[in-house]
Amino acid sequence: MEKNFKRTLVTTALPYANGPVHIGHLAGVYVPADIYTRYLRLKGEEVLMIGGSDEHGVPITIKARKEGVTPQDIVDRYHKIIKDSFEEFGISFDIYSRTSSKIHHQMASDFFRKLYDKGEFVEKVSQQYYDEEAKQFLADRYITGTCPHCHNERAYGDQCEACGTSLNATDLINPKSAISGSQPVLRETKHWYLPLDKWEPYLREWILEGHKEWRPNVYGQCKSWIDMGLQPRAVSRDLDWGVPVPVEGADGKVLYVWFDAPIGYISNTKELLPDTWEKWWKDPETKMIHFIGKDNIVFHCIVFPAMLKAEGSYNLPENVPANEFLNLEGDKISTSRNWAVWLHEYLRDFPGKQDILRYVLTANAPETKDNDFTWRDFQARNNNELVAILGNFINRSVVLTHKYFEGKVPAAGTLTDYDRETLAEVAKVKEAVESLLDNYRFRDAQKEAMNLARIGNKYLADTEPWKLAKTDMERVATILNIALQISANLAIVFEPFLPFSATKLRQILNMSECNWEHLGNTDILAVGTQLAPAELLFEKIEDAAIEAQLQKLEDTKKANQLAEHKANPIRANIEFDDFTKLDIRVGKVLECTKVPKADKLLQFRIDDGLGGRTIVSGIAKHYAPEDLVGKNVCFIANLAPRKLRGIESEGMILSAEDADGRLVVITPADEVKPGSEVK
Ligand code: B3M
Ligand code: ZN
Repeated sequence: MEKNFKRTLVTTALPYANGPVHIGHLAGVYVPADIYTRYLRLKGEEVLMIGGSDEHGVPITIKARKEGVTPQDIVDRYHKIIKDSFEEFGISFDIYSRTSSKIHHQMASDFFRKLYDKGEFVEKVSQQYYDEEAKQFLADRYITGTCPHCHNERAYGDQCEACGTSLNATDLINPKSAISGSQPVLRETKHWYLPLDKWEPYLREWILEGHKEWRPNVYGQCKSWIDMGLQPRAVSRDLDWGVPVPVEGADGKVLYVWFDAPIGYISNTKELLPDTWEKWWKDPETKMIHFIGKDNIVFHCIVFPAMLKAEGSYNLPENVPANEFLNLEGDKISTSRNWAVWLHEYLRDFPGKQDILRYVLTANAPETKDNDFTWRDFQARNNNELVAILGNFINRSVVLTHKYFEGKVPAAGTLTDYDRETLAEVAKVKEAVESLLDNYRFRDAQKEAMNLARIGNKYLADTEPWKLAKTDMERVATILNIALQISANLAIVFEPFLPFSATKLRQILNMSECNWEHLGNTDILAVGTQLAPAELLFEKIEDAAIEAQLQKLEDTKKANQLAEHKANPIRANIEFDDFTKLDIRVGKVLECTKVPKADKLLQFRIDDGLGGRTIVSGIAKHYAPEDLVGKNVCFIANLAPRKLRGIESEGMILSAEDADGRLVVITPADEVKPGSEVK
């Protein structure tokens, strides 16, 4: 049963202010939230759309440290970039604020304190790594070391990116502090935990019984979390960036970023509406909808609701239409690998074309599964849909009206059966789009809106008014009246999806009002209304523009491959004669020992087929000496001898270096005589 609500509070995930935003953000959260909010506003409903930057958390402090600036500098920089991007894409927040604000710190602090005073936390002492040089506890991300699973030496305390295993910092072999490089020690520290186990029966009932209508991906994730059994979650951290824990003796501790961030939705509402914010959060007649990406589901469906429940006076969300992920040209979007289409770069390359991106991202919205953004599809959807259907229809209607009726909306005469059928189809669009939007199915809703343009396009193609101009002006008037009424319908129905183009269209049609309830009507434009000159709403995107984008991605890919494999670019060509100067031979290792006091060096005695020689090689970290005895190796036989640690080395043993810096000696694939030449 649909509950009856008076107003809607739309929240949008707060992006971390440690980088700009890209198409994945838009597609996953902000475009659907904006469509939904604009739709409700058009219907005249009471609605608020809340956004802001998430300015706490360890990654921001790491970035600041790397750049030698303060965390505040970092978030100031990116908050502005992010806010500007959203504005430019028409994401119509009622407020876009930030969690480093005073009002948020106060709100989050009070919220914690209330739970603390109510006895809603459990306190626990645990062992955590501490950097004695930097004199601070280390967040998991601040610790690197060797992965116990794949022996990658650059694993993080929370995850090994080489093998993908999630880790605890204490799992790492040879842990090192990312701050000072020193070896951290385990120390006791006290934290506050929210006992999710206490709320498990409530959450089970509320979600699994009460919200079966949630998207299957959201419901499924919640179910699997709940079925696994919920554990207490630490809501504080040892860190000096964030909201200080408002408890005596909690110096050096801040609220965990995932504790304070969702409270940001509340603070931002309060910042916007200092006197009336509470009705948006506490009146049961307010419907709260969280727009988020799938990696945030547990926090919005389990943790934040448990926090709100523990506090006691807040509403819980009515729905959480989380999206899956958007990929780019078949690969996961990644900030660190620069595999993304950044909004500020898109705007530079395609100025004024915000709506095209909005359209394509909605057409491919990852609502039920991960989806792919490709530049070819972007071009095709623009050229074949926005230009060829929507733009073409509007343009024809307006141009013909100027041509035959001096740009004034003509009066319709008698309608034919075909006119009536067409108008009946037009009338159906409203309900179809509404029921899809009410169910957060933005992609299909936009398809329905586009269908209206298809109806119009087909109507003009079938009735061919340009052929009737000589013989039957009354018929032409009727046809164009209908075409213009359909155009006016398009200006309304596309407002949530393509706000820039819809505005332009309303200007062309001289529509002063945009009211959702008029959708389906055939008298939106009064007879005699003067149209503005025709103007193209969309233009074709040429191959060259697309190829430039693909080339840019190709360059990124190459740069990443080089970086990932640490491969040096291929060196300048040499002549064959240069190559033949190298005398490379195969030798058998007779003896191999460690060079005293040199942790990298091994000393070899090699049977080179000519009486033997000594070579010193820097591979001690990669081999135990005894493992090499008896092996055939390749070496440069005519390298001028040089002394290493007092030992004369007569040549160089060849090895290959892999991506992790591991050295592997080169051996011939089959047994050959010592002294054999390598050519
Ligand atoms: N900043 C995580 C994210 O961007 C986080 C969302 C907070 S919403 C309260 O994925
Ligand atoms: Zn690993």
